[in-house]
Amino acid sequence: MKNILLFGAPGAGKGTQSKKIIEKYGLIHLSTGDILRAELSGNTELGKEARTYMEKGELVPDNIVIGMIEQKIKKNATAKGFVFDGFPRTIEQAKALDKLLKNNNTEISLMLALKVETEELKKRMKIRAEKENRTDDTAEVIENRIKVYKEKTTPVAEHYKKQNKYTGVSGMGTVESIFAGVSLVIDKI
Ligand code: B4P
Repeated sequence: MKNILLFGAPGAGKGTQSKKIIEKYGLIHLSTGDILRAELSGNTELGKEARTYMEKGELVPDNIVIGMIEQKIKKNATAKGFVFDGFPRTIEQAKALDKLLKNNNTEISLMLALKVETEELKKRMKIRAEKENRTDDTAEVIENRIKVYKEKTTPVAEHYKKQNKYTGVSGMGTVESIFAGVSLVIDKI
C-alpha cells in the first residue's frame, strides 16, 4: 500500500492536486474537508456540530475527524493506497493516523507539502468564495484559518520530518506545472 499525505495551508491546492493524483496513480482520496461538507449539506447531527467550527475557521474536534477517517480506512481495506487530503491537521490526528495504519500493517509512505505564499493563498480563496459560495472563505475567516494552520497544523510537518517522510514541492504556478513536480516526487516511491 502507498499512502500519501498531502499537506499545505488552507487554499494551497490540496484538493486540486489530490484529484489529479488519484486519477494518475489509482489511489483512494480521503478529504476530511469534503467529508465534513457532505455532512453539512446533509444536515446530519455531525454536520450541525462541525458547522459551528468550520464557519469560524476553527478545526473540528479531533475525535470527530479521527472517527470519520477510521471508518473510511476500514471500508477500503483492499485499496492500493490512500491520498490523505487535509488530514492530519493536529499532532493528535497524526498520532492516531499512524496507529490506524499500523493496525492495518501499513504506514505513511510520503508527506508531500505544497508550498504557497500567504498572499497567493488569500487570493485563491477569495476567487473560490465567488465561485463556490463557501461560508469559510470570507476575509475574516480566512485570516483565522491561516492563524490556526500556523499554530496547530505546522507541527504535523515536523512530526513527519522526524520520520524522514517529508518532501516540499512548490505550490506556486499553474495546476499542471505543480502537478509535474508532485508526480516527480511520487514516482520515486
Ligand atoms: P479543507 O476542505 O481541507 O479546505 P482548504 O484547506 O481550504 O482547501 P485546499 O488546500 O484543498 O484548497 P483547494 O485545492 O480547494 O478544509 C476546510 C475546513 O474543514 C477547515 O477550515 C476545518 O474547519 C475543517 N477541517 C477539514 N479537515 C479537518 C481536520 N482534519 N481536522 C479538523 N478540521 C478539519 O484550492 C483552493 C482554491 O485555489 C480553489 O478554488 C482552486 O481552484 C484554486 N487553486 C488551486 N490550485 C491553484 C493554482 N495552482 N493556481 C491558481 N488557483 C489554484
